Amino acid sequence: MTSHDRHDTDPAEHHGHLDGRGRRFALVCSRFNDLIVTHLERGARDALVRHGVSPNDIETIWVPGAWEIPQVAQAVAATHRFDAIVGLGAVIRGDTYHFELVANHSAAGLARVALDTDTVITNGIVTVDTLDQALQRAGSKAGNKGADAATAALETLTTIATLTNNTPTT
Ligand code: INI
Repeated sequence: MTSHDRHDTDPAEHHGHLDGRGRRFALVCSRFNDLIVTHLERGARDALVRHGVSPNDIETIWVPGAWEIPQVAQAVAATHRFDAIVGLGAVIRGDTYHFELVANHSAAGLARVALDTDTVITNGIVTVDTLDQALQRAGSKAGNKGADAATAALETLTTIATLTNNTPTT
């Protein structure tokens, strides 16, 4: 049997759903490259509201750059006021080695904070070579990575809820 043969009610299979009613989200956003990040933030908000999250249950926290996102995400997680956190930023290569440092630190940091604090945290930090590529991922040709990360957070937290509550997956 492949996963496609199973039905939603199959007790051997769990998956999340995209019902965001009653869920609370924090968006931790970098001001660096805010030309891009404001579009990611808007995309994330729109996606969450489309899936039933109340606009009053979405808070945006601005930080200086992508480097600072994991540390502030950790502080946000410690408040226990949110079901999930979405990190949003844009790291654009340019000519400096700093790019690698910031890109690696922010991605690895978010992953570590998620596991250390047992909080759903998704990575909406666009990491690209050029401003044009970043724009493509901020609501044009390549979609909106902020919306993708927000939807992934909702799916992940509802997946975990089905495991903890032992509720049906439908
Ligand atoms: N921050 C970003 O969010 N994106 C970048 O592309 C970037 N680059 O390339 O330098 C960047 N740097 C700033 C960094 O995130 C910190 O704010 C700064 O180093 C202070 O800690």
